[in-house]
Amino acid sequence: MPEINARTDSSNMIWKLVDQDTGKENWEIDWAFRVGDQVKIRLVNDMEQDHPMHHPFHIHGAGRFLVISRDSEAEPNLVWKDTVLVRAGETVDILLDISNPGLWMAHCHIAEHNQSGMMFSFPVSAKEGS
Ligand SMILES: [Cu+2]
Repeated sequence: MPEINARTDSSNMIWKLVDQDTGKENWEIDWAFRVGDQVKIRLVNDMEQDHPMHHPFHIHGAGRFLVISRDSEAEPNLVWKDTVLVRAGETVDILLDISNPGLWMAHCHIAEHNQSGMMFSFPVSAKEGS
């Protein structure tokens, strides 16, 4: 395994976040939210890929989220998070509570993965009337 890791870099290994609604990948993903939005997001770590791995998915600054289920099993420990480990083959549903306007990033928290693609930014606009 260390030899394989030493032979892979961002020129020969591309990691992808794919928005299943639009088919857009990584920086093409064009989420846009407004303060006060509460958004249910399904994170699927598909096994149909060359190299299944766990991915710690992080949403930067826009707000906070609850993990509400893993593989359709309700999460018994509801705590606010900004990162969730999505294990290989796992489906995780989160409820994102948007509270901060700005331009924010979402990405895998493994540096090699976000450097090779698993990252995008999205705008959060202020609440209407404020
Ligand atoms: Cu990753």
